[in-house]
Amino acid sequence: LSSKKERTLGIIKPDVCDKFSQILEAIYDRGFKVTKMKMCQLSRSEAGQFYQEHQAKSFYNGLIQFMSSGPVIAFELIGEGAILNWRALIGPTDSATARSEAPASLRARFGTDNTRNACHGSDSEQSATREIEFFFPSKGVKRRSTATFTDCTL
Ligand code: DGI
Repeated sequence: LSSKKERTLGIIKPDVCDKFSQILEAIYDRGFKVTKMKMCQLSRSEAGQFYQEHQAKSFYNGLIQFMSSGPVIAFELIGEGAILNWRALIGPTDSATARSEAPASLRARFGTDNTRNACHGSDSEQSATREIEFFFPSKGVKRRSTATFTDCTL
């Protein structure tokens, strides 16, 4: 896989916040650095903003409903080839596919189906930049994200 040092955005989705420690262990075992982390609950509108590219898709409403249904843990990862390597650790979108094609992946281990699939990972440098800024807006820059991030407890 890629050897370029990259940043990417990961999310532990609402279905698996209680698997936090096992997921974090897998992240550190793979040699990623966790450089930022936040737990919050997204409103429907925040989830919609995050997944804006999927607005026209048939699964959009279910996706937004799920992503705003409980706490998420968002984090910035840094590592060599972090974008592709983190997506490889997550596995295929559908958890059932992940179980047959990538049984050691996080979606295989912790996901349920196509929607409740445990984790998110940015799919390109461009989306990583946008998604990191969404959860961790840089100071001194006019906020592009209107997300307010309701604090939450497990
Ligand atoms: O990058 P991924 O999360 O693997 O997949 P994506 O960016 O294509 O889609 C974002 C999320 O939307 C995905 O994690 C789960 C949901 N999704 C994608 N494709 C489908 C889907 N949900 C359902 N129910 N059916 C789909 O075909």
